[in-house]
Amino acid sequence: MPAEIINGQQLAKELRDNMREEIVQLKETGLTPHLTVILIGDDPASHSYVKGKEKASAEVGISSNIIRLNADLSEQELLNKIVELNQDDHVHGILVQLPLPNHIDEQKVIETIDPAKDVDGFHPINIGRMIVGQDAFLPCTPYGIIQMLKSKNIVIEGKHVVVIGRSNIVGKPMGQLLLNENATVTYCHSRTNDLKSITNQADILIVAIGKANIIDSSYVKEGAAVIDVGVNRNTDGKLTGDVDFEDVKQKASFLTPVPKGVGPMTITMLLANTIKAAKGLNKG
Ligand code: L34
Repeated sequence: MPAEIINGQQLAKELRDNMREEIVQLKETGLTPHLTVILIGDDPASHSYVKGKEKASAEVGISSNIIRLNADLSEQELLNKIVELNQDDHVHGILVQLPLPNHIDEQKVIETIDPAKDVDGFHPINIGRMIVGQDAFLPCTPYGIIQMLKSKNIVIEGKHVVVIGRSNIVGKPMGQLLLNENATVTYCHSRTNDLKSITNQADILIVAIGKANIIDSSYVKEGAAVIDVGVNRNTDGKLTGDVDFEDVKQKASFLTPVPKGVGPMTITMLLANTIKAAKGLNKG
């Protein structure tokens, strides 16, 4: 039987419907959650994702603004802007869209954001809290993937999860969140020996490599749940994941599509984190 497709867009819609109702109530108490996004330069993919964040915010009643900055701004100018937003009580969430121009130190930027406004969950304080199991802003993509697995009642506890990719924004926190859910976690990456023999042991396979269609059914154990985090654009602008969808569909039990899979859930968890920030739930 072909895999059941986990529709991220549909799940995102359901979660956003609930958020909209919650925000109506927050507004009655005089609180309107506000997200500020900083977008630097003119990378078309970043523009598209940020537009998605703006649209989704409006959809649930979160007020948002985008600060568009030139790619030639200095690192100090950016840090000053962030400090200003940290001090603005009207701003609950701050997000600096990545990647940044090469002359700007990404880690410095992340560490300048007030951890209580770090709706991406990238600040080391939030990462540390996540690891020790304290209340924290969780990174949106891994957080969204956990929601996708739970929405289909896919058992995580005791299962062998293999994560391919070790970025700070997806792979590393993904493994950690799954560990917090009592999975047995293996990380694989570009230096892993005999990748296939490891991925073939995975009950749940998370693919965050960044190469179009590279994971075919020969990497997948019969009946595994496969989550495709890749967003690759081919020359005519068409989006594809890291997973060979048609091939893996024949072998997996669950599979996420690209588009309309993990992407819309990333944005949805950003909305959830912004509501949490507005409610002041992560002030330590
Ligand atoms: N600071 N930078 C920061 N936070 C993030 O959480 C991100 N990310 C990643 C890139 N840089 C970031 C995103 O927002 C990737 N990402 C992201 C967000 C949304 C979508 C994809 C990646 C998304 O909505 N994808 C749609 C298709 C959108 C399109 O057509 O361009 C989908 O259905 O997959």
